[in-house]
Order: sequence, then C-alpha cells, then structure tokens
Amino acid sequence: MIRFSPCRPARESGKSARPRTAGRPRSHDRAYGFIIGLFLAPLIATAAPRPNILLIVSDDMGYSDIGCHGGEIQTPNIDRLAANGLRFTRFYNTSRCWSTRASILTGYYPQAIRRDLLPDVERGDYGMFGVTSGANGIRPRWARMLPAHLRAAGYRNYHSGKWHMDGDRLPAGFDHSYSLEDHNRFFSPENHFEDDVKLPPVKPDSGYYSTTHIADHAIKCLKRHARQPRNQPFFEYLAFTAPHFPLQALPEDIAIYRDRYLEGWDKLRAERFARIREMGLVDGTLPPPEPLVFPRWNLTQEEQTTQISPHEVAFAVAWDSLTPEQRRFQATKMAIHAAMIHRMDIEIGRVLRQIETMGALDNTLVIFLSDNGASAEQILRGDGHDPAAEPGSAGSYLGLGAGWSTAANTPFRLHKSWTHEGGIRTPMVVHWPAGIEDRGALRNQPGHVIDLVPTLMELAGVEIPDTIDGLKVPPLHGRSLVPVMRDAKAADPHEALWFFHDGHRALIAGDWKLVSKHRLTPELYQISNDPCETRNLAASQPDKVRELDGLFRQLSGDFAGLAAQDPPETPAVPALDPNAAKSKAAPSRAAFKLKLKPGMAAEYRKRHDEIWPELSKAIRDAGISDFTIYLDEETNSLFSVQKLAPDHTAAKLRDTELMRKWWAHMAPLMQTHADLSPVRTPLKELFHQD
Ligand SMILES: [Ca+2]
Repeated sequence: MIRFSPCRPARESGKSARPRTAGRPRSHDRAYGFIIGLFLAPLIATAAPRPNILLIVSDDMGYSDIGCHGGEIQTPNIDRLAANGLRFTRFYNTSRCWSTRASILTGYYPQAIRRDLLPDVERGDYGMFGVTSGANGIRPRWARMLPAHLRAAGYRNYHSGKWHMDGDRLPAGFDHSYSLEDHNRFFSPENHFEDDVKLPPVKPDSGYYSTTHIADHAIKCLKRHARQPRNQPFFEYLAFTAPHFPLQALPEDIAIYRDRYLEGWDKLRAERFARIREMGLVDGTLPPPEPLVFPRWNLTQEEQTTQISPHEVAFAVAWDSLTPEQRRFQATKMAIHAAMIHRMDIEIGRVLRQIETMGALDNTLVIFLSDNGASAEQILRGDGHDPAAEPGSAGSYLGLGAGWSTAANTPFRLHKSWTHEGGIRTPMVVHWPAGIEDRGALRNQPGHVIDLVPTLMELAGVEIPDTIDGLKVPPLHGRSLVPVMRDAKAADPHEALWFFHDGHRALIAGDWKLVSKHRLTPELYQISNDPCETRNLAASQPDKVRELDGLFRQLSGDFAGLAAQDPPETPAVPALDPNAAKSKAAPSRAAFKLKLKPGMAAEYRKRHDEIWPELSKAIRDAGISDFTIYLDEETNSLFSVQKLAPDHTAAKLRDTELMRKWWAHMAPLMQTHADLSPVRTPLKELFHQD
C-alpha cells in the first residue's frame, strides 16, 4: 500500500548567505557572494543562490498550442525559454481552473483542502463526506499559500491576473495584486481589484485588453521592486486569463491567423503530432477524435445554431463533413484562439525584458504552464453573443468547441475537465540559467502542480512550519522537482498521482494509468508506452485494475479525512433549505435526486425528449443560466442541478404551471416520491463552473 509520506524541503544550509536578487548588477552580487564565501564556505557550498521566481500560468491552453510543444502559433518568447531551459513532457494539472490554482498555491490536492469535490467511493455516488467543498470551498487554515511561506524566506510577492481561490490576495501573502475576476470580458471587465480594492468597471472601447493589462501590472510591480532599498528576491505570479473563453483578441493578432486554419482540425492534429514526435516530446499512436464526448452543460447543437451562428458545430466531427461556410466560421474561431496565445507570448516577452533590464534574468526561475487542457465548452455568459458582432470582438462570445479543442490537445484524448491526458497534461517550460545547466533539454519524469510549492520552497530555503494558527500542518502532497531539474536521469519522484474532477477519475502509478469518464467503466493503459491512451487493457489485466482502484479509494479516503479537518467557522455556501426563496443569500445551487422505477430509463428518456424543448426555454426565460437533469442508469436515478439566482428564480420556477406539467409527465416513472425539495449537500456545486 502506498501512502503519502512527509515531504519537507531540507533546511537552508546557508541561512546567513544573502541571495542574488533583482535590482543589483551581477558583478556586485558575485563580489558579495565571494566575501560571504570566505567565512562560510562549508555551509554555502551546498546552497544554491535563491532565485527570483516568475510563475506564468495560462488558462485553458492545449498541450501542443505553443511552438516548442509542436504548435504552429508564434510563441518565440516561450520557445526561447525552452531553448535555454527545460521542457517537462509529462506534467499534470487537475483539469480545471480553480482546482489547479489550489494545488499550485498550496502543494496539496485540491480535494484535501476543500477546493474540489471528493468522490464518495463507498456509495459510488458524489458526496463530500459532509464537507462543504468545491469552487466556493474554504481551505483549512493550515493550507497556507505559497507567498506567505516565501515571505517568511524574505521574498516580496506579486500577483497579476486570475485568482480563483478562496480569500483575498494580500492576506494570502502578496505585497501587491491585480486580480481580474471578470472572466467573461477581455476588453471591459466589470469586476477587478487592485490590492484587494475594487476598481471601477472598464469602459468599453477604452483600449484595455486583459492580457496586456495583466502584464502591465507585473511590470509595474517589478519596476517598483527594483527600487526597493532592501535586496530581496521576488515572486511574481503571472496568471493570464488567455486563451479561456470567450474567444476575444486584438484584431491585428487575429489577422495574422485569419486563413491559417482553413484546412481544418484533422489536418492540424496530424501536423502537430508529426512535430511532437520529431521533437521527442511524446511517441505513440494518435487516437481518433471522440465526437460523442462533450461537456454536458454545453448548449445543444440547435441552441448553438440559433444563438451563436448557423455555422457553429457542436461536435468533433470530421472536417471534411463541414460545409464551406462552417469551415470558414470554424477557422476564424481557431484564429482567435491562436491570437490570444500569440498576444500572451508578446506580453511574456515584455515581462522578461523588464527582468533582463534589472539584471535579474539569469537568476530568475521562470516556469510556464497551463492550468488545464483546451476546452470544448460552448456556453453563453457575460453579455452573451451578438451574431452581428465581429468574431473575437467584445460583442462576441465564442468558445473553441470540441473540434478545435481536440486539435489543441494533440496528441491526447479529450478536453478540460476530463482526466484523460488531454484534460490533465500541460506543457511546462522551466528556465533558470544560474541554476540549471541543461539547455533545450527534456524531462520525462511525471510531475504535477502539487510539486511546485515543495520545489519553490526548497529553492527559497524555507520549510513548512509544523503548526499554523495552532493547527497541525499535514505533509504536503507534492514532491520537490529540484533533483529532476538538475538531472535528466533523476528518479520519478512520485509513487502515485491521483485525479478526480467532475466525476472523472484517474490514478497513475508507475507504468500504469487507470482512468474513467464520469460513472463509466474504468480503462487501463500502460501509460509509459501508450501515452495517448489508445489500447485499453482493463479486460486482460483485472488484477492491475483492482490494485489501482484500491489505491484510488485509499487515497480518496485519506483526502476526505483531511478535508474534514478544521472546518471553517462559517460555511462557504449557504445551506439550501425550503426557506431559500426568502433568503437574500448569494447565488447558489439547488440539487435534486429522484429514483426511477426499475426499467424505466428508456421511457424516461422518451418523455424527457418530449418536454425538454419547452422546459429548457422556460428555464432560460426565467434567467437561469444552467439547469441540468442527468440520468444515471446504474442507480436508476435522476439528478438535477440548477443555479439559484440572487432572486431565487429557480425556486420560483418550481411553482410554475410548467413544472407541474413536467412532474405530471414524469411522476408515473418515479419509484420514490421525490417532491423536488433540495437535497442539502451532495450535489451542490457539482456542475458547470469556470
Ligand atoms: Ca482553466
């Protein structure tokens, strides 16, 4: 049985050694280090100079979007980092925005700190072991964030961009922050903060573009840092919102790619895979696209056709099957996606030049990665989509969709939110000339976003305290990647990697990976020689399936135990109760569970299809952006999850004539008398987050 063992970085062996940092010429740093070295040579000999840290996170970017990972999108700045540093070919995230950020910033699996839902492995059901969790969950106080640890080591900490964590930035340990919390508007966000103080909404046509503004803030922080009288290292957490939907980009960038993608997603996949193999990043067999798999909260094909464009395509179907008009429309969408990444690279270049100007690039550890795979989501939020607006402009609201998402995640299967490799595998580029000798080299050891905290803390020479606020601090789940950074032959630091999101689960241990889509039969892959998950060996290796499944359950139990520890004083999400309609609580979700009579699933589907067009229209007319009814044939149950708007329109909807009609239509199929009253906890927060 494998359990996570304590992982604490070694104590800094030369505590009195001052680091080389930004803002001083290198010759001065060298002289300083030399003088210290005369007196403390035995101690310093094992202590690398503490680097500055620039951690760059992109949002919903595919594995092969950037040039140095096989992409055709122009990313010369990221490529240059890779050419002078390392590319991790097998690095994992948690397949979703907020859960990845929880791991990046704490070193724990998000489920263990209440930042994503846990599987209830005993009941085969969703559950949270009575713990409020998910995108609105509140961390235990022992799950302190990275900047607070780095501050203890003398770092100054800056945050620029997406946040998606519980709590504010300055209490988390950042000295300055620009937090963009409007993820629906790249040109005129309404919800954004500087140093935790809300800023006025950006006026339309003001010239603001979020990717540029986020970099501007980082540069402002770095310039201010260079003027600091004390010689401290910096940590800049640069979290772009690109290329997350809506696809919105600068027209001059879109123009570069306007006709680049007219040959389609199938050809693009083949081109990218050829380059990936040539670069030695991934070998294997390119899996076929999976047109029947898409986010269940997506708009239907009919809704996409009527609300977005007559040329919108909901599924990853063959490019050859599209009409010329559909091809033109789709190629434009990919051009906008490319433009968003193109601009992000330009802005990364500006930030790097600022660090170079400070004489600090040599001893700055730069890390670039994506928080999850490219997204197949196609939904409408924010200001919605104006079909007359220029694609990519502020008035448009487009999503990449399953066809291009499949291409962006080449050579892997599926998309953001799944635990197949396309959802969880990210390129990771690492650049640190002063600390890493290799140039342009690859690292094939598996790594995970939980590893960043222990890695950075080791380099900063700081330890996790034994207790925080009087609470015992559990061992981090991540492992330091410092040995791997320094040695291509270093041992795989992990005994196992565990994944669970949105019902999809996976466990990687050694050569093997067990993975299942939401409530479907587990698939087994020898991931070491079948990285693209093309040969399912579950039927021929039942013992291996049992072994990995047992480990998955054991770790799930461990994480549930941690998540239940030290609950917050006030729950993150107001409990749902029959009086919810009277409450003025923040928007929340309601969930229902209904049991069907045995053998009624087919009849349910038929009746559902009869009434759904009318019902879904009424739901949207009521202003409810998401409403899901899900049939689980295994347990013969229906689950329904809906958003409760601030005025609780969903609660009002329950009393309408239409819902009574729905109930009369469906009630004969129900085994138990479900009265549509909300279930208190199990399904809340389950569906549709960012
Ligand atoms: Ca994301």
